[in-house]
Amino acid sequence: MADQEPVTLSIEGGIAEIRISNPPVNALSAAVRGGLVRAAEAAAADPSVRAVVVTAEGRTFIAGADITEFGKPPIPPSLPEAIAALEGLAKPVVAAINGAALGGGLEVALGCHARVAAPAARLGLPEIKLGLLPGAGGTQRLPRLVGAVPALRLMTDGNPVSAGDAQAMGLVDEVAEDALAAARALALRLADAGRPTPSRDRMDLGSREAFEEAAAALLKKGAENPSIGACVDAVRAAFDKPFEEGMAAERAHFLRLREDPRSKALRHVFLAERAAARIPGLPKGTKPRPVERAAVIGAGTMGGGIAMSFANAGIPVTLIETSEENLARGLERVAGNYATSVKRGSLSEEARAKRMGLIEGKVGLEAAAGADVIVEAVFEEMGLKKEIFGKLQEIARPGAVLATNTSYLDVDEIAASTRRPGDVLGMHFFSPANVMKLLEVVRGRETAPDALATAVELGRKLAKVPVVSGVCYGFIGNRMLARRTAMAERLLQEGALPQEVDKALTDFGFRMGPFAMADLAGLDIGWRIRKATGKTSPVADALCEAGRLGQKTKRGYYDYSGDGRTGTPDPEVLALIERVSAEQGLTRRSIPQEEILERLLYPMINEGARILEEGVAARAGDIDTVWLNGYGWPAWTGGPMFHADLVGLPRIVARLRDFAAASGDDSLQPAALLLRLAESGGSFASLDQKEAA
Ligand code: T1G
Repeated sequence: MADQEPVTLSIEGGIAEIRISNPPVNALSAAVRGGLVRAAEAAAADPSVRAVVVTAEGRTFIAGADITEFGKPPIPPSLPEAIAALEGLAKPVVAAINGAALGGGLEVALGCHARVAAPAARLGLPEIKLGLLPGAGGTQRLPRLVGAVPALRLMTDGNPVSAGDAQAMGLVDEVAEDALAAARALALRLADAGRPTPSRDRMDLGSREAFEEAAAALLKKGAENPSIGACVDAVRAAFDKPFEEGMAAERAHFLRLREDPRSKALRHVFLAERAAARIPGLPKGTKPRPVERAAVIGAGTMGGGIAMSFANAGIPVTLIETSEENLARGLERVAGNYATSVKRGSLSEEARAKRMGLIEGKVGLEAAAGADVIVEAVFEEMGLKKEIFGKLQEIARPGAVLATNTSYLDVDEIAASTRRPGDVLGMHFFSPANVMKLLEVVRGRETAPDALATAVELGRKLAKVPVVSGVCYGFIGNRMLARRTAMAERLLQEGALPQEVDKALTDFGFRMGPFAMADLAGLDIGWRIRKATGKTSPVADALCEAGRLGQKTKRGYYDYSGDGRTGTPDPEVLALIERVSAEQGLTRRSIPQEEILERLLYPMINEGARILEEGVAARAGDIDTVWLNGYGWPAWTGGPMFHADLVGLPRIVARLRDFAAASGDDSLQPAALLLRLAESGGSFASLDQKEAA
């Protein structure tokens, strides 16, 4: 398909049909843009053509500009030029919107003289989610068509609207089951009625006052987002400047934002999340196994959340416990979660009932017999997991995938406790499992390729972002988190305060810092793992021994005696930390915020380099995807490995050497891969490009 012409022209009944076919989503690549211009010229030149219809193959009309082309030298014609070729035709051009019309795709439709949408079509300007703004006339044509305020709202929230809503706002002229037939009929009617007014010549912008009011509110709310200001300025030009000058203003904003590191990060995130689902080294032709029914073992917080994920995706799931009492408690928790969503208005009563109807509670592992995938979500104890898998291997039907939700434990050891290791893998959900997007799919040494493909595809069906991880302690995310946790503890002992460490990360863009997060989750979770693995974390251990387990005890790193949720610095904690510093023989010093941030992030990046070296992660982009979707890394900085490239690997190597020398901790020395890239002028992005090639 790649070498086929992505734009074809067929002429019949006086209508030139321009059809785009550029799988998978009809992105506006250079070949498509060139094809559109040539088709428009041919339609103009053919006297038998009275009108033109533009449509596309597949379930998408056009998904927008080709994101993979950004950052490469531009290839003419530009998208504005291709759109102008359509709009400039003397014959009416009607868009038959057969599916999603997004970004540049909607801008192509706006360049047409009229628009007919299929009922399921979604129309939107998501450029803001990539740190951009509509860059092919959307900020000039849309306000003229639907009014400046609706246009500004559409481009600044970035979410698509339905075909019905698009018609109500005047964005489409008709909604029809057979959008192509309706578009053809409309095109001929327009030809009979003489040339229609293109969007660019319409002027129902609506009230300037209402626009300025909406703009002020948006600028206040999105002060830190440069795309908001750019959208406001470009739409304002529609009021104050002729069309061509408005187009120039839009183009200037677009070219500036395209070079902004924030936009580069957001575009990286978009592509990295999708690349992560492509499993490297999978034998050609590997097909996922069908999954019609699921089972979850353990109805605790995690098990209940995982069961909800299946139900939310419309997959019937059996939630299994060891007793009626535990089962009832688990189902009650699930019902409560759904009831909260209904109360909040984020879930309809009908959807709630449907989802609850898909969850069947049972006692006893035998109830898993009919499932195509079984997710074990019991207590993090290897003996218990082995016992369960030992039984499941007999109960589960042949071909069922046996997944463990373990966060840390050795999946190979679990697999080896069965006679069907090929069916065993990890599906590590993140709490709350029905909300968090990340799913680490842990590939065991013996995991069969089709079992792995099943778990990844299932992850996407569950609306998760799946990332394949090899087996190691903590897989990708938790292994890197352990580095940050250890350094955060060390910083307290050396002189930093909890609020200073947390502020370094919240100023960087995280919603919460490590200590506020620990207080929220409960300090006893880490304490239990440390005791089980013979590790210590002096300040954290001392807090636990003092009964300060976090919000649930009203005291942790912070004092919550106020509203129970807002933590305030506690002199008792400072005294406890100072005591630990003295016990460790450390002289406390004030530590600059920049040093705190570097010491929290660079050891994680270093661990990420080791994870790549060991092949636990296939791509640096996969590691970014883990941190963006499982740990709240701020998307506009792209993830730890993308951030590392921006900082510059030589800087990170130098600082790691400083940290290792200052602490005597050799595990802070730069990883071999990091050293090699830094010394060769390479980057993690270049590594991924080689992997993708
Ligand atoms: N460019 C290039 N590739 C794209 C793409 C795009 N715009 N959209 C999707 N893909 C690839 C994606 O990487 C994946 O590749 C495959 O298509 C399926 O995507 C000038 C500047 C359309 C709703 O932001 O929202 O126009 O992994 O897994 O879940 O003003 O894709 O298979 O190799 O997401 O069915 C604005 C982005 C661009 C829309 C389909 N447009 N795309 O969802 O499939 S900027 C967007 C989506 C722009 C103009 C500006 C979704 C989708 P692979 P997928 P899906």
